Amino acid sequence: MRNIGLKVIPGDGIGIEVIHEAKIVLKEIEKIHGGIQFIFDEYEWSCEYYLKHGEMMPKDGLKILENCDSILLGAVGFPGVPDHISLRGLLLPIRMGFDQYINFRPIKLLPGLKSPLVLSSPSDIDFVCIRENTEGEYCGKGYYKNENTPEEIAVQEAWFSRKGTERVIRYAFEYAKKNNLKSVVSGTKSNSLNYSMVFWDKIFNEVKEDYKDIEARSILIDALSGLFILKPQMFDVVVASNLFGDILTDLGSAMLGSIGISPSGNINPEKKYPSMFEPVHGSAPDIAGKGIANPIATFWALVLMLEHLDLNNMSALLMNSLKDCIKDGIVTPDLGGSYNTKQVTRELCSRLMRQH
Ligand code: GGG
Repeated sequence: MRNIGLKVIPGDGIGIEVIHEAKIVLKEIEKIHGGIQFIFDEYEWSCEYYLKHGEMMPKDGLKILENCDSILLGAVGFPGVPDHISLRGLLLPIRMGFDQYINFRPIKLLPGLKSPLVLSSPSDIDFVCIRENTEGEYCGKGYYKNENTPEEIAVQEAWFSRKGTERVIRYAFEYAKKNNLKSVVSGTKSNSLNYSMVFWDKIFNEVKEDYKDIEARSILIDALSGLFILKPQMFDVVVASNLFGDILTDLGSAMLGSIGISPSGNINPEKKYPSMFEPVHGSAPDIAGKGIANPIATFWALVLMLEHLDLNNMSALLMNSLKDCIKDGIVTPDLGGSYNTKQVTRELCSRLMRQH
């Protein structure tokens, strides 16, 4: 029997609801496989925890998390705690502390999903975003000057290292090569960001020389956002900085009909540290507790996690069952469906058993 240690952080709002369902699905996978056992260690680190303890997670939080096979996260953020406190107190220290420098986010229109875009074929939307995940605009450095005076200034720094930039761009090209994909598009803004994005472009141009068979293009992030809407079929792999990648992938999930669809793998490719899997979406306080959160993004994140754990058959089985549910209209109200979160899980589990 292979024991798989999962550290689970449901977090806030609908994060708690979708992670509860994710554990039910993993228990079903366990039964189907027969040779694995998921051992869950769950932590209540969240905004509620912050209000009680003055911190989002204990000081030795990373130490507590470090010995596991993967981390499963729901969502972070809730009214009552400023968003920069919750994000910087939990999600970002894990991504940075465990050098999860690849944020892998597939954007794929599965049969049954209705894109708000006019498309000639569902396959028009089928690409991956590879977002830099440990530095750049998220480096957290900056300062205030002349506070509370008319000359008040906020300075937010963006640190781009050669190592950090090169490794994510190279990963994007390697991904394209491994999957026989035609092109890699880099999101830039070097017309106005005259240090960071000029540097990003320089590294992109260096790395692309090693991949002559792959089309490589730099596109300004504003134009690139427009092209997501107007010509999504042109993309195979998109590589972007931390902030640009974050914005692009919310847009990407919305192109699939809901922010509740896309998964996110925070990957340490060398497997020196655990990787973390989460839905792209946040805690959605407006629908928290109503039982109608869309669990698709979290289930899709499990698909990525199972693959990362070298459980490829289980990953494929879960993806196929998820596709079946969507095709059959077993979806939550955000996608026009009449199923609640638990009903989607129940239907998914019965399809898992049937497909097996
Ligand atoms: N599912 C994790 C979560 O809460 N995401 C919301 C969010 O604000 N994410 C910011 C980011 O990915 O940088």
